Amino acid sequence: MNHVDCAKVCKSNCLSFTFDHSTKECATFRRMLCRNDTAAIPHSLMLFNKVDRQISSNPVDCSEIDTAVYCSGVYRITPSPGVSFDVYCDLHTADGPWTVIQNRENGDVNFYRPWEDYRQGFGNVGRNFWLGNEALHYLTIKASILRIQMVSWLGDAKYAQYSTFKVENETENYKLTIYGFSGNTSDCMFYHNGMSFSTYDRDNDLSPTSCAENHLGGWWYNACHYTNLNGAEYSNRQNYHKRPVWENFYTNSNDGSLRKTKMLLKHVNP
Ligand SMILES: [Ca+2]
Repeated sequence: MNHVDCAKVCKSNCLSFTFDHSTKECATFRRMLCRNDTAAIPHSLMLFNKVDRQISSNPVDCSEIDTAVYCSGVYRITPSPGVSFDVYCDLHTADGPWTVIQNRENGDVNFYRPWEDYRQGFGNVGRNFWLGNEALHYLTIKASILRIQMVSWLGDAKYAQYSTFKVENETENYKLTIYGFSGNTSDCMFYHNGMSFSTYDRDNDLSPTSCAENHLGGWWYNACHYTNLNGAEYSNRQNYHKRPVWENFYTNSNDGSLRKTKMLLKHVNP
């Protein structure tokens, strides 16, 4: 038997299969094999998925994706009639599926960007990116929950979750409504509740200066921030306030600057 023979065994109800070169063992599965499932597999094992994230109709959001069958990845969703865009669906994090609206894992993508970029979104969906304020508006027309996952430069992981998260349209400068905090760090977003979005070329903040310019990001700045998750300075050096930061990450330290951030959204009643 070879892997082609194994593929023939994978018929109805079979979405993926593995073939082990050394043992000639063929195994079939009723679900897709996700990278997370297969981290520790031997090199001799070949993995195949019969379907590659193909879904018959556009899901409204990530919650419509069957986690028993599909893997985390980029999917095209249609949250509002006539409005479709690609999102990264996280089917792995607990209480999901979640739609990832922001992710930072290294400094590959510049986050010091103008209004138009923050409006449309930028970066590589799933890696370092901002999904875009238009997308956030359409996603949050339905009642939404926001979960923010953070890892500090010291390697500690924490999260903050909000039971209400809403972004208005561009006419209202993507004004933010956020409250209903829970989590294992303290609330920083309260300071940003009710604020308009600002970028270096669109100052809608409450400071006499430009928060976006001074803190190198695009955000719902007040005057200016308790958290700056889109801060462009991606390092553990100076300019603390220009980095992605969560002020209250550590109780007894003023250095809550972050090495990784992930903003996850899901609807209250999917
Ligand atoms: Ca200002």
